[in-house]
Amino acid sequence: MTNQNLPALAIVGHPNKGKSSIVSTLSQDSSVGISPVSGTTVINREFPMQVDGTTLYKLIDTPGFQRARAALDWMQQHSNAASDHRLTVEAFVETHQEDKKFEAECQLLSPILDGAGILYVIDGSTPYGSEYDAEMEILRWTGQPSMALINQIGDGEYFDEWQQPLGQYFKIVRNFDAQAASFERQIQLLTGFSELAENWREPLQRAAAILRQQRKRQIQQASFLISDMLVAMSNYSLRVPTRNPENQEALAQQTQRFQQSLSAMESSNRKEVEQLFLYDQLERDESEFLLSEEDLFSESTWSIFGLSRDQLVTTGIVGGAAGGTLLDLGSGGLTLFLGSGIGALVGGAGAWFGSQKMVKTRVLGLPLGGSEWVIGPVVNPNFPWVLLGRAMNHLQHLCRRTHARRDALVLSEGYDLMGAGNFNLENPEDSESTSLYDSLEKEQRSKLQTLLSRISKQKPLKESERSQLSEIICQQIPSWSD
Ligand SMILES: Nc1nc2c(ncn2[C@@H]2O[C@H](COP(=O)(O)OP(=O)(O)OP(=O)(O)O)[C@@H](O)[C@H]2O)c(=O)[nH]1
Ligand SMILES: [Mg+2]
Repeated sequence: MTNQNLPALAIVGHPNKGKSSIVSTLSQDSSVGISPVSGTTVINREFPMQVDGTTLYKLIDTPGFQRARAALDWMQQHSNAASDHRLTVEAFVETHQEDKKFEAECQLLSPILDGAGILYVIDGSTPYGSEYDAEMEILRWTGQPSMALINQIGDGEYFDEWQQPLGQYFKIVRNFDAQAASFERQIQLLTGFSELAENWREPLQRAAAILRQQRKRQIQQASFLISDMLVAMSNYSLRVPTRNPENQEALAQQTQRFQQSLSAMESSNRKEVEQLFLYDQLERDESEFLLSEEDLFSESTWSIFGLSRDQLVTTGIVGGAAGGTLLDLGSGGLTLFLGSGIGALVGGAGAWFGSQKMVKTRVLGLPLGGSEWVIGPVVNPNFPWVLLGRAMNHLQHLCRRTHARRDALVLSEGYDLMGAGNFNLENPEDSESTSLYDSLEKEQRSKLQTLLSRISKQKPLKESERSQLSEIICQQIPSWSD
């Protein structure tokens, strides 16, 4: 017997229209079977949405209708009046339990007859056809609360064409892109459904509130993980005993090891943040030139995520006097860097990168003879800015992703650091991107500057400073969820 107060939603429709994708998004579960092959889902499977061990609602993934027309014919032949429609559907399922021909129909109708609400999914990129009428009619006969969702799989646009037929069968018709639905849109779906079923109003509204809290907590925990990573990476140094401290080639090799360790720290932070958002096996594509693991130290990554020379001067990180000797890059910062092409980037950026010492490397004598290199920490004041910018870019991508996506997370795609404009990799000149620095209010900017500057000087952060840093990160997030 199902718990009548636990909302259960059966996702139904034609085969291959994104039913399982919607289940995956709404249950935040990447294990749901999704594929371009029609008929992937052959039996029902329940996916509970749980937060802190409490199930908020469950979603039932079902196979697509296979013989809706024939099923409806049977029902019409066995029905005398509208008052017996639901009983007729029940009789249909009972009669055809063992009938292979109506296996899909019996599967998908069972949870609905057990009390599940209906989310009927169609693909708005393909045209409406009368073959859908039988499906919608059967669902109406069950008398269960229902909502229609227009998914978008391909490029076609038949949304208007669908409105009329769907409107005849469903009180609520929503556009809901299974793969791209924002978090806010997902919440709206739940609250929309809460209007349809009296006994679920309270549990679904509570579910929406709990999901919002969960999201807030995920972002907050991520911000602490990021803060701690900034500190750990800025403090990191590598000690290597050496018999020949003058050997530059060997030192270069060890410096590379040092860089790799930093990259690994960043990568493991990303993994932890992904797990917070319930992505366990997320594949990441970091091969793009801007964001690859190796180029944590590249000039392009530094000029995009770090402060521009002007910003460094403004914040007092480097002296104003140095400004005169450097190529003037103007106040455009990021946009200008990219707009001017790689040649200008290297010439211009190289000048001010060069003016700053990157990594502190020392040779120490060992008590029992011999020496050791101490490589690190990174002392360039831009380093924490670069790390923070990269981490927030990653966090932004996660906030905008849904669990229905099975492709790799491409960090440079649609790069848009603080939600302040779209970054266009193909045509950087068209970008309206703003750096983290530019997107901050003056007061926050100077707070952040103070904190990052402490970090860069390897000073420990007090608990209150760690919270301040986390708060600044969190404040940048809300708009990413819309
Ligand atoms: N681009 C895009 N593709 C989508 C979207 N939703 C689903 N798809 C793709 O459409 C195909 C079918 O998606 P499924 O979620 O498996 O569809 P289904 O209705 O459960 O299919 P069956 O179980 O076979 O009935 C998959 O290749 C999905 O990746 C979407 O919102 N955008
Ligand atoms: Mg499926």
